[in-house]
Amino acid sequence: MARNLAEIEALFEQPFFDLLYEAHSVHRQHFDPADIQISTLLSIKTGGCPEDCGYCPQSRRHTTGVEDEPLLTTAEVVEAAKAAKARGASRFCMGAAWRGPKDADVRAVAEMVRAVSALGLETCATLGMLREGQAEKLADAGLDYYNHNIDTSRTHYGQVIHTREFEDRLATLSRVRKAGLKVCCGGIVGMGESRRDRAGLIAELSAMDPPPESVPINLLVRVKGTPLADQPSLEPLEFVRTIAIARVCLPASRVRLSAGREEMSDELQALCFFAGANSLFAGDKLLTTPNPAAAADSALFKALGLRALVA
Ligand code: SAM
Ligand code: DTB
Ligand code: SF4
Repeated sequence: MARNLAEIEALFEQPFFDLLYEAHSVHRQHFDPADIQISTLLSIKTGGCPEDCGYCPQSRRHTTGVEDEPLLTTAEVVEAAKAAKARGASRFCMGAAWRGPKDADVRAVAEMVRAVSALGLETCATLGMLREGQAEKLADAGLDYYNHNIDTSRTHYGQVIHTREFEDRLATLSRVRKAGLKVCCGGIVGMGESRRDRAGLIAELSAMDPPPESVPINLLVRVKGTPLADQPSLEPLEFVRTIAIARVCLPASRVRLSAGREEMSDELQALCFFAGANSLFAGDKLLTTPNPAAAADSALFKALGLRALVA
């Protein structure tokens, strides 16, 4: 049920255990709490991005050591997708450091999507802003999900990104919906935003009709050379609250514990799963930054009695 900003701010003020109790109850009404959906990321086009997103190591405006590389070939993508499937992923997400794809890029990615779908994996792509007609081309190729994050509240957006507007993101999201694709849309916390901004981010997501099927909640990965490199870390229990509130406000969506797990203890991740997270990114790398190793994740799954959802 969509909740307004005031209601969501009130959820943030609840005693921690009251909030966790509510979130976990909602979680059990909609999902088996042992089932975790696993996505694997591949950066199909790394670096050199013209946008200035303050968090991102791939912007060419930041000096982070990430090089501008060409688009991978379909053969390279298929090889990575096969390995991801063998390690238990049900969804394969292809990310490109573009402001948006050219039509030739869409054709190349469509070929990758066809090849990855043929392996029996769900497919997701995150290519930046789409123009009229591009989402349809991806849908025709069999793309299941399009990821496009709103990243933060409408109010905080302009503090982090100056090369596009919040409204531009919404326009792409509506094109994605119109083309019949499933939506993966979430944000990043720990960027110096206020609690009200975190509430605003969730309010925007929960006001979408229908809400996104997949909701990645990223904890900022502080990359040297980006404007947000020296942000103080977000208080861990505030992160758990954010996950819990995403679960309460988006009861039927997959809430993904996304970037930032490398910095989280097993205990913190366990609390996030209890609070309603039921998806994650697996694999040694996110797009350009490290992610927990497979052995660490399987030990955690074993300790918590979790299992990977099969595609
Ligand atoms: N260029 C496309 C775009 O921005 O939509 C797709 C790729 S972009 C890297 C995908 C998402 O990664 C961003 O929207 C942001 O939410 C997330 N991201 C990028 N850098 C991050 C970081 N340092 N920490 C956490 N999330 C990050
Ligand atoms: C999302 O919400 N997080 C992923 C995926 N969608 C594309 C990306 C995280 C990127 C973290 C920084 C990096 O590795 O470059
Ligand atoms: Fe480019 Fe996407 Fe990074 Fe922004 S988040 S700089 S659009 S790759």
